[in-house]
Amino acid sequence: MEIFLYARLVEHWQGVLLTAGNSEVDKLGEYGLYWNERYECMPEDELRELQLERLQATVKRAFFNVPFYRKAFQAIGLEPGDIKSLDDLQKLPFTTKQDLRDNYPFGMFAVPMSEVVRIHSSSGTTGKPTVVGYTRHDIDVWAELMARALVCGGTTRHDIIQNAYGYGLFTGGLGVHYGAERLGASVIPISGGNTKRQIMIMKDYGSTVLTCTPSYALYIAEVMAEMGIRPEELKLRCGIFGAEPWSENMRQEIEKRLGISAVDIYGLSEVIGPGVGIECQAKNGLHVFGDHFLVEVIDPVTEKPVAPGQLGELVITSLTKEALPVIRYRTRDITTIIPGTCSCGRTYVRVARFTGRTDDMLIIRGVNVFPSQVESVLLEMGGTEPHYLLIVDRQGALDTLEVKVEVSDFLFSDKVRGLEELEKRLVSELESTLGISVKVTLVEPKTIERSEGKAVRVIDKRKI
Ligand code: DLL
Repeated sequence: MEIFLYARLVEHWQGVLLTAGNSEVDKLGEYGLYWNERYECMPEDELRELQLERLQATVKRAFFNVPFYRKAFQAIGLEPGDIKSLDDLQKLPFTTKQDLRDNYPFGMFAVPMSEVVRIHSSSGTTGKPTVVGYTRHDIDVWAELMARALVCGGTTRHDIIQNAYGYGLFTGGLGVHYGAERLGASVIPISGGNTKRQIMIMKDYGSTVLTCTPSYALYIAEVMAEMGIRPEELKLRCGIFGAEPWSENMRQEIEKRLGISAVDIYGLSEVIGPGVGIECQAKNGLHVFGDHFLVEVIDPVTEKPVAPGQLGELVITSLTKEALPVIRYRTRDITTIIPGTCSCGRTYVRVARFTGRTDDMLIIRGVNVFPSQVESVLLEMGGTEPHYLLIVDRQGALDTLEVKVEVSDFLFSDKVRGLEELEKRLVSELESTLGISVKVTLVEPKTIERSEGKAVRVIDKRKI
């Protein structure tokens, strides 16, 4: 498979080099092109200077245009002029999703509605949706960042991008779309769903890049196999997947099943949408576009920064957004800052792929459990499919965890003993990883609901 992928990559780059202008070839780094080398590889002291200038402007914009921020600053006796260095970021108050909800729908906007050209919104499954707005300039910046992200992830303007992120209020579809057009690639705005048609189009149009959630990529691979289509019959070579947590094992599984190289892309509506950060071809952490976002990783309880390498909650401050500047936004996403520099030459801070969210973290009998830990174990062990569900319940005073997972086809038709052995091995491995007792229920292939967007992995019956 690796040789086949390598051949496809060489073929692609030969096409790029043959048709690229000199300027494009000049930008060829060890791992491919940069979209905007000046900013992506900016010397660190220059970047810090730019960040400070932009932070000061953002703080002023928020203070003078958003009553919520003015009140929050005044409550702690802070004026925009007090921000004199990047370290002063610590003096600023945090912003939470609840603050956006309290100011629903447009109360956090820093510009009059006449300047807002686009409105997106979160799905609102955990309460009132949060509404986000963009000026024309914000849309322009977003397209630039998504063009950078696509290139960083391995895409060029010679690619045909099948964009299977949902189009609509969700930022995934239009975010990737504008970036792809800015890059000059050919984008297929197919959105999510209608999986057989996705595969037919992928085959007939020769799509080379797939963009969607990792769980949907996996589902596409499954339907492809059912249709008897092998990865070698497609031109697909690269996947840019995000919008939900996924493990390294899941990456390998998707890469194997689709015959592609897959990278992780991160973003959130409140901050801009996709394009806050992305992995490069080194696949060692996500580069955060530091000329547009400042990141901190804090201990969610003490609210103090943690040392690089330690897990904590990612906090983001926007540096260039006009319609909805966010100051120290508590993302609830768990990651760590990766120390050191990256071989791709980008100078941005890198964060590790996300373990989950603080509000995804299940506390079962006092032990912290993340669905991603379960995913890693299931995929590591083999014999099961990457389709699983965590069901948490309470019996009397005791919390229980059941992991429902689909058995691989070849095992399902196997003897009962084989299944019993697999179940035992899974229980033992999960218990030693999680530190709590677990019930494993093996279910028939294709019985757990598939997702065309963000997958639902947990049913917590304790809350019902
Ligand atoms: O999911 C934006 C997006 C679209 C990102 C397409 C990447 C690709 P929201 O719907 O507002 O925005 O959800 C944001 O999704 O706070 C994380 O919890 C989660 N998330 C996004 N990307 C990743 C990722 C979009 N790569 C929320 N890994 C965030 C883990 C992710 N979680």
